[in-house]
Amino acid sequence: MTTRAGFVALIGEPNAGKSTLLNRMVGAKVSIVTHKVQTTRARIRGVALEGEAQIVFVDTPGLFRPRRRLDRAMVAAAWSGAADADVVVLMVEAHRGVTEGVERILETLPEVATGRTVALAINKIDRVEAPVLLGLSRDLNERFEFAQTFMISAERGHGVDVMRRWLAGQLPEGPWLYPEDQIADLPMRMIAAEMTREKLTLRLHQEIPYQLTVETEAWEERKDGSARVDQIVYVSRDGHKGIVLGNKGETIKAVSKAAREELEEFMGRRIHLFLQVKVRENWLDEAERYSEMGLNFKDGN
Ligand SMILES: Nc1nc2c(ncn2[C@@H]2O[C@H](COP(=O)(O)OP(=O)(O)O)[C@@H](O)[C@H]2O)c(=O)[nH]1
Ligand SMILES: [Mg+2]
Repeated sequence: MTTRAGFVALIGEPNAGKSTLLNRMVGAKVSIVTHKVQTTRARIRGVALEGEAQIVFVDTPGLFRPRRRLDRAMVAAAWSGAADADVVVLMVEAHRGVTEGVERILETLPEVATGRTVALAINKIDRVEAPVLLGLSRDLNERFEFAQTFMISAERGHGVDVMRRWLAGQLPEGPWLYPEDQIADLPMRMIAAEMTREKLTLRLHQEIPYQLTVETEAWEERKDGSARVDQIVYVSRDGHKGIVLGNKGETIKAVSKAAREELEEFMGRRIHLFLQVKVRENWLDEAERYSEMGLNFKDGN
């Protein structure tokens, strides 16, 4: 039997549902999801099997007009994720339609489209009526020659199986790229840091989630099968530290508990998670922070 394998990059505006779709395709939560924009910072690979095909989904940061160094590095990572893939899937939110952001992506899309298949996924179909969907599909297909259009709900799973089967058929023949049981290509320490960042993002308001980063400092295996995980939350301002800690430390405690529970479920064993909050005013301009996130510091220049 011939096997197939290749990369499918998911691109789109922030909040389009890229990470939700990747998790749905993989069948496990590999990439963090929140209702806030710019949650995903790096390229995250999740592996799905479909018949004899191994599909490596590449979740990318959203495409938006970058302002900060971190933003620029994120957008660069997203476009290079698309340029490295066999298939690119542009995700558009059904209820928002062709926004300015989508128009801007469509302008750049031809540059990465050469030599690869580009498909359209209209996501969040649970939020609109059918006629709206058909109009949007027609509009988008007039603007770009998509190889295929899917109408899906990444969250509810509608249309996702059909899409996965089609994607599998688009991949080149060749040996699988990862062992059969691997679902993510991201070090465990990074997955763990992302889980904590997700919990922080869900609990903190305004600009604070965008001004912090989480790193796993130490990971110690214990004889009883559990692990001790030490993480640092870097914030950029003194005032943010107090907010992250919360009154009597209640915010950081709640974050730590939620992150630990998720990590334990993911790993299937006991985890002792220790969080420390540090103020580091210039972390957004430190190359090391970027490499920890899997981003290229120079892309931010
Ligand atoms: N109603 C609805 N919401 C969705 C769907 N897919 C994703 N979402 C929500 O959209 C938000 C952004 O999702 P996320 O996957 O983080 O988007 P990303 O920024 O493109 O990675 C989250 O609150 C998701 O729960 C969907 O099919 N329907
Ligand atoms: Mg995301």
